[in-house]
Amino acid sequence: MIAITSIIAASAAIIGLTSAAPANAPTTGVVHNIFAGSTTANGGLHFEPENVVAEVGDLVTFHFQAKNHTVVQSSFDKPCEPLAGGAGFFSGFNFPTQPNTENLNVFTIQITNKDPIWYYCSQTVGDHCQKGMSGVINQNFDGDKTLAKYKENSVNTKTVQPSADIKASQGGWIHANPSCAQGIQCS
Ligand SMILES: [Cu+2]
Repeated sequence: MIAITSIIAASAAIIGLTSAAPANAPTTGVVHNIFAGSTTANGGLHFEPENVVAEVGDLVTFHFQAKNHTVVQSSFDKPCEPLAGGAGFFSGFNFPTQPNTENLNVFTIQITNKDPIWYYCSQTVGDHCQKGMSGVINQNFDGDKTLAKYKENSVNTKTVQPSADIKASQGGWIHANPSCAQGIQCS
């Protein structure tokens, strides 16, 4: 299983995109794949699966489908806004993708603690976050901070981008989409 992360690190280095893989925690070898832009659910404004449980050291890889989606970390209390102080991850607008394909690249983060991680798509053409394009990793299932509530609170918000440079990713790394070598159509 260690080989998976070695391959990811190697391909990121070869492609030379963004920064190297973060090394905050030992890697478990488990990769959770989340698809941004399901072609069926919520008219495509959807992360699939949108509620993931992950352990410290796991990787979460976002695959981008049609349109031009992003993924931005936020707090529960301020939906559709990045975490305060420039913290949190942002994929950047680096994944415009043709219909019925996946993007050639993916965005991967590593889980470094068990706190809930809220995230949204910051595409403002079509108000993706306000229409419910958001998700959570490690939701506290005993509390009242649910993904349904996050989406409800998103409706009347205004989307905020994490940085003036909308292509500047942070908090994770961009690398070649391994699915493209396995028969998935990519663009
Ligand atoms: Cu989107």
